[in-house]
Amino acid sequence: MDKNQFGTIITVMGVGGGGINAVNHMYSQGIDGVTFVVSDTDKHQLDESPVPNLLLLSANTTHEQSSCYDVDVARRAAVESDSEIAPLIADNNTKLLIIIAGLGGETGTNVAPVVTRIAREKEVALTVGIVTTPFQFEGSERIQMALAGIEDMRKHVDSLFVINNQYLTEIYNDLDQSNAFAKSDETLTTAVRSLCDLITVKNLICIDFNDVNWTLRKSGSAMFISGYASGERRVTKAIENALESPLLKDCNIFSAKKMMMNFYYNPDSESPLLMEEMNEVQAFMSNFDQDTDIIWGIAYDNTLEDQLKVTVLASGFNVSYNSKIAGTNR
Ligand SMILES: Nc1nc2c(ncn2[C@@H]2O[C@H](COP(=O)(O)OP(=O)(O)OP(=O)(O)O)[C@@H](O)[C@H]2O)c(=O)[nH]1
Ligand SMILES: [Mg+2]
Repeated sequence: MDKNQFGTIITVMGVGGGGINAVNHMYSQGIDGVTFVVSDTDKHQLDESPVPNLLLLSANTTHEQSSCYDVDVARRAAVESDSEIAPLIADNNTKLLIIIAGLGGETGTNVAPVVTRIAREKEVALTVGIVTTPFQFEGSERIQMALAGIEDMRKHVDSLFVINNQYLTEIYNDLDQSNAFAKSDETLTTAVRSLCDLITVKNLICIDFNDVNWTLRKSGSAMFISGYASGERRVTKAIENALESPLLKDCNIFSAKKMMMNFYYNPDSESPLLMEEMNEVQAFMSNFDQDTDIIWGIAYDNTLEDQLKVTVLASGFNVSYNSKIAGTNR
């Protein structure tokens, strides 16, 4: 496979404080086959990052005092830094660019859409946004800002994963205000790792960049979830377990246009995966729109015992962020 200037075909870029903290976490945990970049208008944020590829966005307007410019300062800084952003994200061989941002602040919300637009112009093969919306405790102003950011981002990405931080309170029992953002970092890291693994990890039945590209290209909304099961009908149960994720609350997953499922099992376990079990996938898919296209793969995971794990990458479904995030429809 072709490599970009940093030696990978995947670039993950964190934008703004939240995006950078999440990418710092990914970098320190390590994800194979990925080049990390962090970018902000705030030099402190970059100074504190362990990530080697730093991009300080600056514009003449950054120093303007007039408050009517404030909202646009971050965006202008990004636009004016176009020539510096482009080589970092769009080397000829970059095939997948993943932009990470916590929406709700000035920088991430305003800069992430500009970066994705630049990537589009430079013809990066696939541009994906993985963003969060704020916890309720952060207040409605940030939430409204994030909602506007989603709309902006959607115009420029191939697909957008929106993780509503508030739903993490239903996933992690021990989540409180002191560890809330660490849990958000962890969730973003898992999403990025799962996505990148589909491309970089060798699979038994091969799924590769082209399949991910097929699933996420010009798809609008996307989500990544995983589920586990063992025993009888474990394929069906694992998919059902994945679809119970609180992260899917705003998504009508049964309206998905495309789905990619990867099944992981331990080849040394007492119950290796049998080909006939895979008939359950087709049976399960009868719950979906007839037009939903599905591809699936199988891979080894020696950390699993007799459990089967499935990761589901779904895209092109209907979403209704507004009402649910604002909490008026729950
Ligand atoms: N995952 C994660 N999210 C964070 C963290 N800190 C803040 N966020 C989220 O990101 C949103 C935006 O905050 P920041 O990223 O700090 O803001 P910014 O984009 O840098 O914008 P300004 O600093 O206002 O210019 C917040 O509302 C939080 O929901 C963090 O450490 N990790
Ligand atoms: Mg900031």
